[in-house]
Amino acid sequence: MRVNSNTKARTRAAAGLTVAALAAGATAGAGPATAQPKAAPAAAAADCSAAYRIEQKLSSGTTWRMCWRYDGKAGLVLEKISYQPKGEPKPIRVLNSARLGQIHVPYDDGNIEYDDLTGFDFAQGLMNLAPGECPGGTIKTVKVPDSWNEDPNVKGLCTTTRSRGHAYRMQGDTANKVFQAQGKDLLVYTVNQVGWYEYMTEWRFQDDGAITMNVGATGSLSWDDYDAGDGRGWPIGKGASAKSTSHSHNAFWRLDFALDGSTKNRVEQYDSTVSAPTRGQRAPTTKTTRTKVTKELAGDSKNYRWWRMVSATGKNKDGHARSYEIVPGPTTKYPGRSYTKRDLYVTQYNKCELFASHNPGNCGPGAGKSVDKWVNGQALTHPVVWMNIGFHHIARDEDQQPMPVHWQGFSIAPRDVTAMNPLTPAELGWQNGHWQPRR
Ligand SMILES: [Cu+2]
Repeated sequence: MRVNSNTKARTRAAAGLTVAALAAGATAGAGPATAQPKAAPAAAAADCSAAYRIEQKLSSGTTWRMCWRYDGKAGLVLEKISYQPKGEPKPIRVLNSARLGQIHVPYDDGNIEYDDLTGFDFAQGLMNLAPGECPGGTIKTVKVPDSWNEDPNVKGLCTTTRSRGHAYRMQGDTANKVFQAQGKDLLVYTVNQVGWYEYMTEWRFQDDGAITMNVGATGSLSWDDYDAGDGRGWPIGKGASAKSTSHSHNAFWRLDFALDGSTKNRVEQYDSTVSAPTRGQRAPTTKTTRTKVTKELAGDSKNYRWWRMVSATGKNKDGHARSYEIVPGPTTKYPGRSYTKRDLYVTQYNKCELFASHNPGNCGPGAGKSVDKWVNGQALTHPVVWMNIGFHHIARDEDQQPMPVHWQGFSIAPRDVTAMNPLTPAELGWQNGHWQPRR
């Protein structure tokens, strides 16, 4: 079994042989968290015990609350995520569950591809974090289910805060002062080793309500994947004697929304068309259309296209339905597998459908093992979002040693969750809508 989580002798192939020993669908356990002295408000008290609770009030007044657990294949799972900006009387639920859905790594020479979460022990590879890599934060102890190590407890979950620069700045014509705020984020992350790679799974909860999820790959280029022998790959080291085989990292996230506490969310797609000016028009025109997505969707990112998840029940103080917009990050879509061919999938919730490929559970006769197969025309009464963000990694000399982190991911951003900017200073609170200047 795994002798030393830091050894580089363990190859992906070797790790794969032992995966059958892992129990499927194991749920989390955890040792006591280091310190969680904050008293939780009544609204969140019942969600999970203190050891599994993450609650952070950021200095700008926004509070994020969630529960965490550790899954035997998916690794970190965040649940019951809610957002409460200042001025909101109670937490606003955003997600039931947020987690990775797969990391698929095919090599360009066609010799090998990895399903890191389901087949190559991503979750087992949870790494201990040194205090210095969770600056200003708390490192929680995670009990890895069915651990191969004598001690299943890993100091592996960091929660901390970080500044992100300007949240806004404004100095109007009549303003005799500058309104500015520095944005603050709650960060939640783990590091999981898979073969030669170490993946950082980072969740960023911003004080303006946005959530950004990223996977960062670092560690080392795979020692076992050099010299593709077919002219592909990039020379690494002196001359051209060793070529690192190029490959892709196709990361999937699975988001189970529960806006305002209800899973009956509605999905909308927006597309805009820009037309050249017709006679009599001074400038080009842009027309935006909304398409209601009522059945399961396999969608593609496109210029001028975006999606949002709309709350079935919740409205902001302006009477607008609360929603979260899906903001895809840069991606290189991998057309080599049926499940990597589309950027976004929206499936009707099924508790068995947990991984975008190589799904361990049997979800019924003919259900298939990957997310593309689950898009089969079902009505969306409880939509689950699967985002696919790919990165084609052509190694470079700078990738050694260690390999600098390369990031991939996306965001979800609030749209009409609050009636105004959740960070609006009190003095500007009256400037909502088509306001009249007060002189
Ligand atoms: Cu890579």
